Amino acid sequence: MPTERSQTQASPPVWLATTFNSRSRTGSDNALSLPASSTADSADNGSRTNGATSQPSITANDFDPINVGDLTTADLAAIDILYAQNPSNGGPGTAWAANQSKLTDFVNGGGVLIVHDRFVSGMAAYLPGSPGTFVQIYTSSIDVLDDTTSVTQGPAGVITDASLDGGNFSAHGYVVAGSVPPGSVGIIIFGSNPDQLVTYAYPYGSGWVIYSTIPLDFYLNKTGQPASNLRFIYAPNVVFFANELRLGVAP
Ligand SMILES: [Ca+2]
Repeated sequence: MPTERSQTQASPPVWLATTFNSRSRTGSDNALSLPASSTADSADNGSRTNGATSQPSITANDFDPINVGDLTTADLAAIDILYAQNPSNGGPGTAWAANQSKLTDFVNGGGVLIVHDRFVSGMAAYLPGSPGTFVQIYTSSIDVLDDTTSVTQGPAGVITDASLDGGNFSAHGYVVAGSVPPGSVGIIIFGSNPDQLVTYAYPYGSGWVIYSTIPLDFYLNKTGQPASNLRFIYAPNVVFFANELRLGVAP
């Protein structure tokens, strides 16, 4: 079975948006129509689904997934949460860079941007504001730092110190805790080190960014440890937590 680092394709970011109370606008069918450039789903690679494997994280919360394509023509004013995967170890891709100001405006205006990222090193420059110091290093061992949020105690279940271990890899690095913006919430950590954040949320303008070094895209169509816990518990919980941030009921 290939590891996620063995994959060398230059995948574009996988964008997926969610909105609320929009069923009348989008119809009763929650299916997300894939772009014409979409490649077939691959059992070996969650990143080639252009969002198909990300949808259950959204629909598990009874939110509506909306395909925002490469963001260029997407109306981000119509959505509340942008759920993005960066499936490339080498960088976030041209679509991300081309829409960076749009992303920043979205968060500044109250949106919540969720980013699960394989790249890590250099990624801080592509995120709104000054998210901190990012370090790329690989591990199969991550722990819970703050067990009070819906990420680890959420509607989809509980994440423990053991739940996300054993990945190849479980995280691609960390963010230096002492470097993050005031008001940030550290949730998952590298190894057992509270100074090294794997999943955290930081405020920017009227919105929030949830950033993680977990290569989530790789696991969203797999089972076993830690894929099942990432896919069926962690990921839906993160989307739920994003909505709590948006509504101001968390942290
Ligand atoms: Ca652990």
